[in-house]
Amino acid sequence: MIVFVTGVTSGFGAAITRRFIAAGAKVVGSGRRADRLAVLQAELGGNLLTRTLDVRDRAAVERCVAELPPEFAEVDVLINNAGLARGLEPAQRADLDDWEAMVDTNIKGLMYCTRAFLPGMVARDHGHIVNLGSVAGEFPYPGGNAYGGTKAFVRQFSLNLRADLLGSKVRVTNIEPGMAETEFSVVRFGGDAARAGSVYAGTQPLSAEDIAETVEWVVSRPAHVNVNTMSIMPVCQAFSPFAVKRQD
Ligand code: NDP
Ligand code: 8X3
Repeated sequence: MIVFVTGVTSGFGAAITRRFIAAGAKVVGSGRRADRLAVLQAELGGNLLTRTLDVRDRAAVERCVAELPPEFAEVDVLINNAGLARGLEPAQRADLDDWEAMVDTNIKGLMYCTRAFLPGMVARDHGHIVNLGSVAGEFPYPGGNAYGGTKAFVRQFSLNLRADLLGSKVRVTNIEPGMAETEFSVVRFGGDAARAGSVYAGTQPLSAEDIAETVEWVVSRPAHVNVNTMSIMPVCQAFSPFAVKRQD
């Protein structure tokens, strides 16, 4: 099995890479931070091929996929994991650059990778695209604004791919994690590790390994089984009633 994973330099992507390599797969692992890719390469050896790649760069994505060496070229599984949240400000105070970064990465980057691999998968009548959505794509929360919007795109795009792929054996799954402790909140809060730590204080969040195990599970279902969407939260996280503003 050959797996292409975006965003392997941290969090879910690193854990997914380790898990698939341990299971005997070959993995193409990509991300922007070359130093971290080199560390992962040294750890995991020849079944991992690393590529420095910014998924926001459409031409670079197309080049990377077109130029994969033959032994890694026929990708069975694409895991669109690269993504980020930036900021938790209410929409009227949010930074438009942050919104653009999220759209460019979580939406456009995911589309570029998907579109680059789909023709080959359809031609081989075999493949699986696993997208990392989020509970934020289904449930709104204050400050989730554009981030939740991008993950709602991932949800609906995943389902619409299924509609287009009817008749082929190519599968599509949207994984929607809740609170998971990775570098996600450090990135969201612009490197403020203390603020990021407070998100998880006093909780037992999901781990990157929990999500990697889930991804491996959906991929290893029998070929006639498609898991459309999987929503996963830690037990310490749940839902609130609607907020109501009452007169003072
Ligand atoms: P991390 O910040 O730990 O990892 C994010 C990864 O994405 C890094 O490897 C980063 O690599 C990569 N990445 C970011 N931007 C780009 C880019 N432009 N091009 C290529 N790679 C990029 O976060 P998580 O592991 O938690 O997040 C992984 C995915 O899971 C994201 O899509 C996130 O939205 C989603 N998610 C996370 C949840 C959580 O609570 N942690 C919950 C639900 C969903 P580099 O910087 O080297 O490029
Ligand atoms: C990450 C989960 O709840 O912080 O997608 O948006 S949340």
